Amino acid sequence: MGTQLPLSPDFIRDSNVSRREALEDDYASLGRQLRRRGVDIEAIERRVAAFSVALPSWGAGRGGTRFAKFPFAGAPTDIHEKLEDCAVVQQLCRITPRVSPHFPWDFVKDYRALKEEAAHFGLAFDAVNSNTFQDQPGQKQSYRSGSLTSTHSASREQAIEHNIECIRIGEQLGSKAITVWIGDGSNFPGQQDLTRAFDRYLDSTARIYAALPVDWRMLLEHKLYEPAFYSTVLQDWGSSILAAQQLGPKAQCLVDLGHHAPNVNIEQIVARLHRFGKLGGFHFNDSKYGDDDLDSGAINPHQLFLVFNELVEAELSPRAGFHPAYMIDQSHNVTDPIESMLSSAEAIAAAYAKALIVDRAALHDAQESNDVMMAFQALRAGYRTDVSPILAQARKAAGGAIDPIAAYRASGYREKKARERRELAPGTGIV
Ligand code: LRH
Ligand code: MN
Repeated sequence: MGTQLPLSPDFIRDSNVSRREALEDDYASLGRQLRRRGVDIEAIERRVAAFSVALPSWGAGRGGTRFAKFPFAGAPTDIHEKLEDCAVVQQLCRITPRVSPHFPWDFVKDYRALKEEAAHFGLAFDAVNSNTFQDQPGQKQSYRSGSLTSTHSASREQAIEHNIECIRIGEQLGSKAITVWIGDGSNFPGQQDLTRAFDRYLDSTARIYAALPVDWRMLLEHKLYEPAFYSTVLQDWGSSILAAQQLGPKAQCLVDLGHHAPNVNIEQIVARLHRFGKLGGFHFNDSKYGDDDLDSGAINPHQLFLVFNELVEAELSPRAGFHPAYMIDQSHNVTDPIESMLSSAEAIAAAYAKALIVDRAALHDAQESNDVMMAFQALRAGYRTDVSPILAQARKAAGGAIDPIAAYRASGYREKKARERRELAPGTGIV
């Protein structure tokens, strides 16, 4: 089944012609600047070229809130069209070769065929996501009073079975991990016994853990609040690491940047989880108030840089099991999702490149000698470096676009899809 790539490689190459000279000039000038700072620009480019982040299948569609969701013409209507749109992102930016699927939103009859379809698009599957935070039509047990931690054993059993079903699907897709996020919690003090609820979480996740294939991981995703507004069973990294340590070596913690109270020092959480070998992965996004699921780097690019600063330190002192799953998790409520995923992939790669440029020796010396300003300046020197010529050069070298969003707009892809795809009705909710 030859699946046609959504954009012709010639079109992408042609879109670079008018931008090549300017890029070469910017790259050469940055190269000279970095050489003066003892940094080899090609070494940074090689690291960036080896970096990748997975796209959320649900991010290809229109996102919404409890108030409204406003569809757009040419939006993807199923996993097949979502894969096609993710393939456009990968063709243009070259650092998003994997898609993280979500079930039952992405249920199909033949997962081997879906794996092949993705492969033809140059895509593979990353961690699968289960969903026990919504009731599906015809579902026997409701999750209204919880799923893995419900006081109703039938609801817990149903939630455990669904997670195991997601693992079995993931095995057919070539995934190597399951991300477990549950919205279980309470809205009133007294509504739930905070300890017994956590004990039920540990019992239920132990059953899912037991179903993991030998080379799989289970990523526990904590979240401060929403949909529960008084207590959430897995509310923070503390509860998450305790659960992961109790479950075993295949259980690690996933950090969704939007799942913390405002001003929480997320980079320190990253350092702690890494120190104990429990840093399993990320859901990159940005937020100003709550779990806003905004585009990565759109609100607080410095925090994203500081997170990658900890990841570069972690790469320098790896712990057992250190290979974090990098994934995007966003809700595209007002932009074309393809443009948001292109912009976010760029922001994430830029944070990594800036962190790689930091003079680690100078930083560590200043830290050890308590030269506060020089330690801060060592980080700031990396952060203020415009690394976009390195990212563009790495993209071009990999067959991508020097300016992905400009190339995407020039392709007329969305207009073409608007003519081909059925229209979606307005609605509410995340997908
Ligand atoms: C919960 C969450 C989780 C996904 C969902 C789409 O807020 O971050 O990772 O299952 O968003
Ligand atoms: Mn998430």
